[in-house]
Amino acid sequence: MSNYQPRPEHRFTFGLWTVGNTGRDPFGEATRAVVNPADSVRKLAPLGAYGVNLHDNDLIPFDATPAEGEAILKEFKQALSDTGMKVPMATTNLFSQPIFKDGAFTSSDPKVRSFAIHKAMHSMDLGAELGAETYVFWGGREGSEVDAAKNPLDTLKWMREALNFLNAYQMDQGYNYKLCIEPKPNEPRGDIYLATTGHALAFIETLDHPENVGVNPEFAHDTMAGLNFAHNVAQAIDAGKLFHCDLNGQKPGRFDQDLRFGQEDQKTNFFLVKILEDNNYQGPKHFDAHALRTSDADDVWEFAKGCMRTYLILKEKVQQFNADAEIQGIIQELNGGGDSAAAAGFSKETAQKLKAENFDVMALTNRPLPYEKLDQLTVELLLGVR
Ligand code: GCO
Ligand code: MN
Ligand code: MN
Repeated sequence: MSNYQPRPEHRFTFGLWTVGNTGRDPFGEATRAVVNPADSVRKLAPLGAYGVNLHDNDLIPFDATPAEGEAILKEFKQALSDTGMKVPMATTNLFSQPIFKDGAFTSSDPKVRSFAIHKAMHSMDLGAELGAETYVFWGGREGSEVDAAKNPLDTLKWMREALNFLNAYQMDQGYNYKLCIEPKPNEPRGDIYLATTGHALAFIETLDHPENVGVNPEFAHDTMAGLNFAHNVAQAIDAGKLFHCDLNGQKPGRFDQDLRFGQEDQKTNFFLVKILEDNNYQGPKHFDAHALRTSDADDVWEFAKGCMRTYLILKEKVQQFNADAEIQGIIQELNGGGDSAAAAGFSKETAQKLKAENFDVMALTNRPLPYEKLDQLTVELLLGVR
């Protein structure tokens, strides 16, 4: 009956930095060997992934010579062509090098800001060469600990000028990228600017070409902020701005855990998959997560399989939920009441009529809302007894 085998048409992707994560954390050294990017491509392809995403320096180290860079690129392209794997998204590492210790696009040093834009242009060239269609901006270092140091209004202005410049650059080059802002509330900075999906959506409207810029929301990031990720994804869909999506696992109130997709809080993940599937989200489903520090090299591929398999299991649960007569009956009963007086829009007549209307407040108040029953049915469906 069910088939949880990932296939390229599911558009599952992994960052080179995810399956290539060595287990290093702020308290300890690597527990796994470095993985060659071409090897990651060759490992992920038979598992059914669609592609890999990369930062410039995931593929070509910051200090590589041009000749070294070319050799790496050649080997990587060979792996892509041998396997049919794609690179749908690219991004710039604007956080690892010490020069970005106080931000890249929002550094108070104009030369550092210029260097960040220089690096991003080169990285955009690399992504375009590999066929990437989406270009992500995650401002990991774009934040502060000392609010006396910078005016946050300046940082918004600097961020805007960088994104406007880079968008104009990529259009001029004919790359046709869709740009995405990836928000995060904190880590590695005490506070990161543009902290949540909602902040990013509002900021995008202030850009020169907002039509070309959307969001790459991440489950862990909005969960770290204590927010309901599915609600934020809904707002991005509503705005026509869900260009990409980072999926992983996270417990609220923790550091950025980047756990396997579905590792925690399956009900929340179910409603996330539901909103993506019900709205026919066609962008990449990118697992921005990594195996636990305790995993060895083999267990990393179990992690990768698990992310995709859990998504497909939850997708099947969504189909089951949508076809469940009892559940759908309750939802229909709750939501089948039609439109409010505001739905047809304002006119003087409707306003007057509405002001004059008598409402049976008691009857409206006492309308049954069997949410306990509905939620229990949802839980039973998810636990597999329905
Ligand atoms: C994080 C971020 C990154 C970005 C990546 C691509 O918390 O470290 O999620 O993994 O997604 O830099 O933009
Ligand atoms: Mn993250
Ligand atoms: Mn991410």
